[in-house]
Amino acid sequence: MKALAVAAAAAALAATYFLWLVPDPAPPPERRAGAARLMGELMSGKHPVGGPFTLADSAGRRVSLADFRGRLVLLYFGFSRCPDVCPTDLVAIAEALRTLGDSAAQVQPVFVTLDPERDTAAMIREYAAAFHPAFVALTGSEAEVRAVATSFKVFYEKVPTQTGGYTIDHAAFTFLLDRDGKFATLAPPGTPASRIAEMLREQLATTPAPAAVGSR
Ligand SMILES: [Cu+2]
Repeated sequence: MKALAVAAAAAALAATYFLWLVPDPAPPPERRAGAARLMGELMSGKHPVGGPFTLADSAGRRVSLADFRGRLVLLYFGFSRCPDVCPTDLVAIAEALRTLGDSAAQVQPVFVTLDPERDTAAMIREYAAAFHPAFVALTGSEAEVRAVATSFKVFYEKVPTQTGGYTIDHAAFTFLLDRDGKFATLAPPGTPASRIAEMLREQLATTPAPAAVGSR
């Protein structure tokens, strides 16, 4: 019964992954292959998800995942020009944090841009803070961002638009990391705030706050 539920959840997750990855009717086969490989690695449970990273915040300071030790981390990869998926999920994350009350101080929301070319550090700080003031917004070189996203099995790619610019197709997961920065679980795109809050409460209950954490 449990295996069945897990399989169903995996199938639903896979469906949302591809749904979001394929907004255009005929993506090239190699794109599908890259997305499929990362998705497979994410769902198999046999590959490590995430890991330590260091990127830059809006002030140009280097920020490491380890800096958030002791707090849970809600990690989201996106870009500020994203028309709807990022805003929807970021609203849900922010709302989930608000419903947590005081416990929200034990959760660090982190936004990493997948579009370092256009998203300046100042822009993403403002963008993320508009959803919730606690957000830390991070960027880096194209290579740095790619390395972090790939470690979380996040597929993304620039796709040219008809107006000569580009948009970014990306997997849109909300990753929940435990107090040691290790991957705990994830929420697929479109997960409602109530479900994210539930995820957070469960994780907070599993690992009580160390004495030093709780105020900031
Ligand atoms: Cu997006």
